[in-house]
Amino acid sequence: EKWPRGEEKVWKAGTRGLDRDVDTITKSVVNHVHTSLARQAYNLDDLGAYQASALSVRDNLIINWNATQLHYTRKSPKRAYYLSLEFLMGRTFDNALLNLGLKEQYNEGINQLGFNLEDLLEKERDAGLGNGGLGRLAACYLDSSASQELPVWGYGLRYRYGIFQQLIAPDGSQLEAPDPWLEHDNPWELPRPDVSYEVRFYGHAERLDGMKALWSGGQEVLAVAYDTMIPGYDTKNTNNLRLWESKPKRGFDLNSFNAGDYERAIESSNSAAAITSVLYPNDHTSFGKELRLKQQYFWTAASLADIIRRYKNLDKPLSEFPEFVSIQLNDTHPTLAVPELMRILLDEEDLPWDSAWNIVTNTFFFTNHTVLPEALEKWPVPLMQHLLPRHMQIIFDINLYALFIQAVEKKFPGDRERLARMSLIEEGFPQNVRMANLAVIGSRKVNGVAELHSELLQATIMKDFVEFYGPSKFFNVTNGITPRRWLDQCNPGLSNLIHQTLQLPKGVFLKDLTKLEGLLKYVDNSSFQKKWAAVKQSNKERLAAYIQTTLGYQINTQAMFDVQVKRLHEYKRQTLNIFGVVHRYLTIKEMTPEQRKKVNPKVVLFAGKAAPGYYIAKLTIRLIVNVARIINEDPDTKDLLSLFFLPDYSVSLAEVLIPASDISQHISTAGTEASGTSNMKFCLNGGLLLGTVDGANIEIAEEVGESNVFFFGHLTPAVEDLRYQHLYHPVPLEQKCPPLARVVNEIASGRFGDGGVYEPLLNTVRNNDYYLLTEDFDSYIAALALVDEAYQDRVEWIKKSISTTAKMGKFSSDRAILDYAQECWNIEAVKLE
Ligand code: 4GP
Repeated sequence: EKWPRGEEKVWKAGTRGLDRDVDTITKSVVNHVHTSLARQAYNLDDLGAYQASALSVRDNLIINWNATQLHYTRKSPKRAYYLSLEFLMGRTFDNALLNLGLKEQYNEGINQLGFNLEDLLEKERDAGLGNGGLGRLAACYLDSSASQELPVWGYGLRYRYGIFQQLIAPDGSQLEAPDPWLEHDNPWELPRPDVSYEVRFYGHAERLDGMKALWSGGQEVLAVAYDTMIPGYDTKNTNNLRLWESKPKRGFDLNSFNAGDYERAIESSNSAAAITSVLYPNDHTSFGKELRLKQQYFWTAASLADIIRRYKNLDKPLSEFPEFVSIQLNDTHPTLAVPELMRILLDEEDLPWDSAWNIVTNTFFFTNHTVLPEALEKWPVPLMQHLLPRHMQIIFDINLYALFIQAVEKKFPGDRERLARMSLIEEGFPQNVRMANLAVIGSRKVNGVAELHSELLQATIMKDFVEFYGPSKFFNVTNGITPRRWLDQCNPGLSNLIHQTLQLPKGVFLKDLTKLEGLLKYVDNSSFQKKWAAVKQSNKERLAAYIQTTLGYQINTQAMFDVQVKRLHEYKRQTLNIFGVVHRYLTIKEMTPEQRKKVNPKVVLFAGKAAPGYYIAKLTIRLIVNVARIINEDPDTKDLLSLFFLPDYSVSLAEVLIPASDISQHISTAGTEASGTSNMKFCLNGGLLLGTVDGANIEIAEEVGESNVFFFGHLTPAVEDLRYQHLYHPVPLEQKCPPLARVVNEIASGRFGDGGVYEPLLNTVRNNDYYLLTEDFDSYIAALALVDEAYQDRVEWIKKSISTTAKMGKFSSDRAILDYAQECWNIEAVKLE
């Protein structure tokens, strides 16, 4: 058949270009108000105006998106796919305007229509499809892939409810409420009912000849695609994030319905829809829940089916698959893709085992994001057998016939313990499948997310595999952040100042962040220092206004802003921070009025969510809130020290908080924070860093110079010994660390409300103190004192701030994504002209 159908010139005439001028933009917004929303200029509120403007921006995205996809199809380059169970995207509107280069035009057009762009931006709900670092990293990588014109697609799940909304109860504890982010239509997604796949669960797998099997029966559900356009910055290239929604294969069971059993009839349709109903709100923990395993399989199966369908359009033999497709496994969550691709190649494509295994192990790449043992995914064999009988067979087969066990046995004969450690199956009642081992042996390369983390991985949980495969399979890609969102969007004042000072178009440093080094020339320039300080001040005022509206408190913007925002976790040691605050409070209380005059006024800010089932983390929030209540009302201290817990931390809140910080805290026990990425965001925005020698803090210090960061605490190699000491030679807290003992006792005695409530939290420090607060407390307090001292000399402080921003080029996610493109995926830019 001839394409296009009909008359080509009619098609051409109907094809519109981008809206570039204000006139076309207002017309298109008005048109969306009238037609898409069926509303009028009268009574149009901010929400309506936002929706119409968003739809108009979306039209532009679609034009570029369509052109990009056609271009990729024609060029058939090698592609990479980023499989992530989390994409913490935040808001899209502002980012789309920036990347399309249409911000000024829309600003003006929206003004002409009687609205204010800033107000409309606030109407958008965050897409909170992630927990924390891992999910936000995936979002930054999508932005960078598109900006680098790399043919990369993301694949994830379209959760109906994203990360829960955090409320603070009257007693200070965290409450969770659902996050119905799709309540109003989401203008940024395109439903693709025509792109759908059937995904099977349960049933039975019958072995056939050779290594094949027939998997049948069970339940089938539908995966339906929703596409989100990912515009690159300063390029037409617009990539795709494809999210799957689960649906029943048939509306409902007509037989039961006709037999009058309505509940039964909708039961299976409910269970199908449940798969993508909610994001699991845990980070760094794996609970082994059946629904979570269902999510993982549903998503990997649909994504692989889609990838293979696209590959088949190229008309190439399957043996060349890895030359055209690379798939990145973001943590172990998508590891079922390994046996799933084996299943497709063996059972559906009739390939022999060795060819199939060869394809698989040249296609996948695996990133680990944490060394915490509780995060290592394991699935009970009986559960796997029940839900995915064929995959369980394949996993057993990989263990044996991929000659894994035999090969290990050959290389290390008789080393039974090594075999047991490396096996995909952990013995026990029940046995468990070790997903990390499966990911390592199913992938071509494996990486950690910062230098120290990658070294630790190779020295600990992956040691046996390094010895088996040799070191070349393992490498490091230090994380990065997108400077578009985390500099230009969140801190336009700073971005403009940099633009004026360097006399570079924004496009230059926002695409090559190392250009910031040009700022070093101005470190000593006093008029530049003043402008720099003024930007920080106005960001502090913006945050103060936010706190005034949300918490009803007026804060002193002349004080130092000290920020710790991240998921609540014992290893991140928000407890160390709050104990430090109490220590400061007690110290100020004891001062004479004269002494108090010398104190550096400080506002301490916390934000972050705790997993709903994580008791100690939730207790930490409660303690922070209740300490804040006392401190903020104490007339002796409130001008010198105030403390706030900002509820419901999100990407959008981060965009307000980060530019306002003077100092931020990244104080994990050494060796526990794989990288951290907010540390990069704070430093890029000219906030200084107070931290332990951990994760990417180390590389930040290498770049900006140790004199510009405040380090404290024990180093990683000491941690194991210290823990051993604590376990086998415990010393009472009073002896070990008297200042901390005093803080703990004050809390226990009820100074900040019922002390009994906090006993379980306080006991974590009194007893075995796994995260070593007692070991680091003294040096932490000393580091805080150094921070105060440094802040007294404001000019020196500003110089540190400028020097820090100037040296953050390495931490652009553009650099990180190019590392992946070169080291792993072997893909190149495919520019859309
Ligand atoms: C996080 C790590 O804890 C953090 O250090 C890192 O920066 C981030 O991944 C991105 O690599 N891990 C998780 C998780 O969020 O759930 O394991």
